[in-house]
Amino acid sequence: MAATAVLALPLAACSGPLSTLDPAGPAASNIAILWWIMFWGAAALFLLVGVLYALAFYRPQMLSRFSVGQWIVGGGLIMPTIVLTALVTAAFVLGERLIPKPMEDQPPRVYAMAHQWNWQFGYDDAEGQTLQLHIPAGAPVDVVVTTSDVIHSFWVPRLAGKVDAIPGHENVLRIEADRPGTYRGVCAEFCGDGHTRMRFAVIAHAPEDYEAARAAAIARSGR
Ligand SMILES: [Cu+2]
Repeated sequence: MAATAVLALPLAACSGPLSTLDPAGPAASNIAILWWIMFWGAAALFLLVGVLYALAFYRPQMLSRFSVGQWIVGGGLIMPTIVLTALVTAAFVLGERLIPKPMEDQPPRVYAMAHQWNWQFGYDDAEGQTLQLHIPAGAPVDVVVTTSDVIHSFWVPRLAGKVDAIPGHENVLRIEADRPGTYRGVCAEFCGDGHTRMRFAVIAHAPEDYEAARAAAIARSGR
């Protein structure tokens, strides 16, 4: 109960429009799961080392039952092998799921073009551009990210990880929003004195509203 109360305090700050720990889609959920695995893995190891450290001071006879060789083999070889194998496996399995692999129904493509200091979004199936990215909710969308000038980074923490925008190169990030809503994004690579203003939003619409909402946004940005 006390532990819950202690944990609730810092974790109360984990929600919010730019929180990786408040995922709103499958890619971000995998990242959050990986984060929690790493957090609890690190917390358990920290606790173990803390307990051993305390025992060395207050109950040294408990530790001296093991020989130096046993400590080195157990604590220096066997334990790290088990811990690192488990954590690396989790990271590989979850990281693999973030790769935009070819699908039977290839997701629609949208284009994110970074400029110093704003974003412009284009669409495979519509003329014109928008200043916020419009997507249908509940389905994957491939975002093709590039830049007209320096390196930027496209990051919508509640939907997916970061991907760099590199001149002359296209990086693809698969995003999906489980529900309609507005998801805030930022440029995550320092790109000059307008960097902190380089914000945008991904607006996910119910599939039936998507095209009309996007057409309205294109019309607005054309004015
Ligand atoms: Cu930038």
